[in-house]
Formats: sequence, C-alpha cells, structure tokens
Amino acid sequence: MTFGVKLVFFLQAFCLLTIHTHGQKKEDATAEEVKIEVLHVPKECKPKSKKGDLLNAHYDGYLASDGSKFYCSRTQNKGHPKWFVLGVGQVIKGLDIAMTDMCPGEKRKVTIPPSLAYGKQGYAQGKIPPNATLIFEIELYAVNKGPRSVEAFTQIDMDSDKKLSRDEISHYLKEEFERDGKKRDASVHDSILADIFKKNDHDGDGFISSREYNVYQHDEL
Ligand SMILES: [Ca+2]
Ligand SMILES: [Ca+2]
Repeated sequence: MTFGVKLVFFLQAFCLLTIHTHGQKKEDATAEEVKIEVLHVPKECKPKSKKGDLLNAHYDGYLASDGSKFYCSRTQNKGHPKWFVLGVGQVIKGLDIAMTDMCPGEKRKVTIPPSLAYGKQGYAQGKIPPNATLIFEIELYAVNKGPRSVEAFTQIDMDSDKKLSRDEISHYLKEEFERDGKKRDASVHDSILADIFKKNDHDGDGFISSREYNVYQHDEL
C-alpha cells in the first residue's frame, strides 16, 4: 500500500469519527444474524481481522431472492480490491460482522439479513430492493493496522503524554506529505489541520485525547 492511500485513510478516519458518533441511527434490536460459511482457510491463518483494521478484499454481492449479481468489486476501480476500515460503518453492518476474525487468503460466503444490510428501504442506486437478504462471496487479501490503531496514536504522540497537540499532528502530516512526494501548498496543510481539530477536539482544549481519537473500543491506551 502506498503512503498516499494510507494518508487518505488516516484523514478519512478523522472524518469518520463525526459521522460515527453523530450520523448513525440506532439499528432496531434484532435477532437476525449473519450466516458465515468458510470456503477456504490458508494453512497459516493470521493475522485475524478485528475492528479498526484496514482490510483489502474483493467481494461479489448477490440477491438471495433470485441469485442475481448486484455488485462486483472486480469490475470497479480498475479491478483493484477494495480498501476499507473494518467495524466502523464504511461497509454495511453485515459485512463488518462477516469479515471479522478473518485472515488474509481466507474466502467466505456470507448471508446477510436485510436488517444488517439495506433494510426496509433497500438501496435503489445499488439495485437493492426493500427487505433484501444479500449474499456475498468474499476473498480477503490483506489485514493491516488501521489508521486509528494504538500504533498510529503512539507514533504521532511524540512526547507520550497520551494526547495529540497541534504541533504533533502538524509534524505527522508534514512527514506523511513528504513521504508521498506530492507538492502541496502550505495552506492545504493548515486547512487539514484545522479540520482535524474541528472534527475531533470535542472538548475544545486544543488537544486530541486518546478518547477523542480512539474510535475503536479494543484499542486501550
Ligand atoms: Ca502529545
Ligand atoms: Ca480535546
């Protein structure tokens, strides 16, 4: 993975926090579950994916009702497998569940009830009718540390005081920008920095605390 991609995910994760905490409606309590059928497990099956990891996968989606294919990651984005962060709502809830505890090289066929997919509304743009049960065939390629991992936090937190100052994040951004080699105006750096603080420094104390940063419950700092 290039640093450019990493950077995008890093920034995206900062934005996600807002969506995650303010934009998400509570799902109805439901007894419906995702059915997981493991089709292939490689000999060495690790690391296992967990919430917050950055995954790279191909998946095909079918309607359970008639078996028609409504989605194929292989025909999108020039056939590159999709990158996404697991467990934070970047994919439908059922896929977040279905792709947990899965290792690179593993293949799964999963059946997702409507309540964990597009629900009563369906998703017209994606050709998904209301109340549709979905089937996905998934091939996982990579499980990487996600942008909100403990590792990422400690890397940015240079003085190890468990909070990220403006200088620390500024320094981190500069390094990432230098690494990906693209020329950027200084104003881009400043506006990204301002945006990160606007979206993440909820108590306005000028620092992003581990709690403010930490969208993933399993990451204990
Ligand atoms: Ca610090
Ligand atoms: Ca703060």
